[in-house]
Amino acid sequence: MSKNHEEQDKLMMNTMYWWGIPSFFKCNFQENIENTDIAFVGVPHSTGNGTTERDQHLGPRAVRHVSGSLRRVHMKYEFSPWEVARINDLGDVPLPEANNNEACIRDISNFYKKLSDSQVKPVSIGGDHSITGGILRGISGKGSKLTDGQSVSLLHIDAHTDTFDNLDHFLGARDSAAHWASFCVREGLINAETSIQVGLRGNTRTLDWLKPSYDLGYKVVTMDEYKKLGLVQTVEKIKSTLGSKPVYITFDLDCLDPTIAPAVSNLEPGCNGFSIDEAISLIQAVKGLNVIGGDIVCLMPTKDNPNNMTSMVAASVAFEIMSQIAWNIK
Ligand SMILES: [Mn+2]
Repeated sequence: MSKNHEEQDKLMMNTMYWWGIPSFFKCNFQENIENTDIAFVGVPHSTGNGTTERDQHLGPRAVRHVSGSLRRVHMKYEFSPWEVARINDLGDVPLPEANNNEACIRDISNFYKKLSDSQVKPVSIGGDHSITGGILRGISGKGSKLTDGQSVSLLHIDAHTDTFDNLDHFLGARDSAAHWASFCVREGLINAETSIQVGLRGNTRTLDWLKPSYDLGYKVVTMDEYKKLGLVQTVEKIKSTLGSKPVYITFDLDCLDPTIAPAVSNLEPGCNGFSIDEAISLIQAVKGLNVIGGDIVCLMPTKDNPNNMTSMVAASVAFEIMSQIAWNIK
């Protein structure tokens, strides 16, 4: 068999997710930061949200398993992110004190500080939503090379506010999945005035559930408001809110409808979540903005259906966020 044939065979096999070593999107796996524009990073952390089964640390492995077949071109933007940017799988954040949330958040911050110092833009796969607090401590605010010392404008797509300021701790976790959206504002990592929470929904325990978000200064579009505003106006509102600051995107999979994302930690079954088309369009509101990173959180692989639907949806969202960053590099 000629060398040419061997290469062709390998190219064909490489389109199968189940063939070969499962790195994110079949990217080069390297723990060295060098020669990287965009890094996929796994954050196998689950002690920031103890409210449900504690399997969110299995998220990165599950997305690595299925994402190989989603190494594709971007049809709408008509470009191949893989050809314009150096995109690598930088492995998982080491979390040797996995059962100690605060120690993990500290380790996550230290890991991401190194990426920021090298101007590497991370797309992270969690892990529960507390990882966003750790990541932003590493890459945003004073001293950040990725934001030029600025706070970020946050695009936060989620069923929940994550601004539970009134709780001292969340089942023992302080820098928790319920707190990050508050303390990141107070620590100067998120500029709430230029940040927006989209997709909040469900019957909540108290009627003043949005007050902490408004008090912090966030713009808010609940699911009910989204249904009235419509997609086009919501996208306009996202654009006008984020402005010209560095943008960070955090995507909690529970913003999606449970029928397409059943494997999430805090299901909101009482009213429709976003369809995947809607979610992708909301992310595309940042096209051309200075996106410095993003994350996908709250995947619970042990609750997924046999064809790994939620993991595949998570990979599709990761592809979309990565593409927003690559678009600016091309
Ligand atoms: Mn969340």
